[in-house]
Amino acid sequence: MASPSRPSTEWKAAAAARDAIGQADAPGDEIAPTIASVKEARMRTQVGIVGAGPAGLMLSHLLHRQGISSVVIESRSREYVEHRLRAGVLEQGSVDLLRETGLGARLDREGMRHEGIELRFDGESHRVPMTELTGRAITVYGQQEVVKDLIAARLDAGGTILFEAPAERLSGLDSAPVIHFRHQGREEELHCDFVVGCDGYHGISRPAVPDGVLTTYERTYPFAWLGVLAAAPPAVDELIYAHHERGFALYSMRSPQISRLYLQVPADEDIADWPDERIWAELRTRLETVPNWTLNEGPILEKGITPLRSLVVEPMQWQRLYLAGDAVHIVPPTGAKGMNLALADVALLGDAFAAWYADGSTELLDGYSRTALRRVWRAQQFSWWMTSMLHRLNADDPYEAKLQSATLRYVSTSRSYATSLAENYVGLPQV
Ligand code: RFL
Ligand code: PHB
Repeated sequence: MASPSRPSTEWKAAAAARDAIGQADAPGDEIAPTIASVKEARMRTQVGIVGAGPAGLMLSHLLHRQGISSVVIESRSREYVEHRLRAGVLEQGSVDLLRETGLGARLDREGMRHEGIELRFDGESHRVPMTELTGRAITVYGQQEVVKDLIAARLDAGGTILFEAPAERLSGLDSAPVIHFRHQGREEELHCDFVVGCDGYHGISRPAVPDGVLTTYERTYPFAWLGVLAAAPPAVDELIYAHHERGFALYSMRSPQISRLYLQVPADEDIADWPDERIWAELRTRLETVPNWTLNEGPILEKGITPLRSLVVEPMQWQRLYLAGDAVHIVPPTGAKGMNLALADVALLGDAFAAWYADGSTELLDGYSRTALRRVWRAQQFSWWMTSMLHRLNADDPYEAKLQSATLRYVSTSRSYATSLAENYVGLPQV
């Protein structure tokens, strides 16, 4: 790899120039403009990051802790990214990462530690005692809370996140990368040593790689999840994954007052066909299948439909572009792995950039894709397995339905099979 510039102190002189290039809303000391005149103001940083989801924000946080400058370019507003309703389950490793990097305070106060999950099928309920089986646990803490904590930490530390700044294209990836973006009605450029694309599946980073370089492995499912957030105290302490002849249902939560519930629906379903009463009726049918158990209902605050898909794009790097999170891999949410994988990717990248900037070592950067893909494929297999076990698959194939029942019964009665589920669900420390 050609040698990008080593850590510089250039960026410390950023504040005045930042105002000159019109970023008054972006507090931070991590832009490194080289200014000949106001007109020629150029933003420069060591690592340019596209996307302020969990991946991009955590990477910026980790780099800052290593003394490496970064700028995050985000197309949406701060308000939007802080309220986008998504994942809810943090693996033990993600919780450890947040705590070790100073982001554990609110997580420890508000996050809900769960030591088991329930599998519900054939009118029975079976608990998988995850902590008893693995010594580890998960924490229920909304993705938007992780995003809020990361944004606050970056801004408090003087970091730069440019909101409402859509990246339009990347150039110079072979030697001197530039992120071209729009901000406050102007075309802007961010010059950097490396670009990390954390801009999700619909972003611009992955498509910046020429055709033929990347290989895509993909599976789509003929169903989606209809998800609701309801102002109803959760009726249970642990998540319920329910297999029912009418389709899968999931009972989750966000706080002692707020439930998060999902229903399997056909892939092309229209949310307009699901008035609140129909949603509650279907949830009752699929979840109230064991004696003396009733759902707590309440006003529905939000609802939406998410298609399910599995996707991996390899390798996760090209020239000076590194890809992380949903930009290169997507899992169906059944295994609760998406956000956790995004965090695991950037933990690797944080170490790799630290090694590079410390002494020019390329070993970790060169190994990034290979190392990250081991965890990605483990999560792919687990998410596919959970999805196949729990959803209503092909209604015309009774053989498949019998296999599902056999799998559910086995995982509910065999300690070793349950341990396999549990160790994947809480997250394997090493893969
Ligand atoms: P994100 O969060 O999508 O962030 C990408 C960011 O990039 C921005 N962006 C751009 N910015 C600038 N210029 C451009 N041209 C841009 N194009 C895009 C976007 O605005 C956005 O802010 O990706 P990241 O960081 O990789 O994080 C991935 C996770 O968000 C995702 O994997 C999880 O939400 C998946 N997921 C779950 N993951 C879990 O670990 N546990 C769960 O329990 C879980 N449940 C879920 C889920 C996802 C769901 N949905 C809605 C897809 C449940 C659901 C229903
Ligand atoms: C959630 O709480 O949003 C959630 C929990 C478990 C999953 C997916 C989503 O598998």
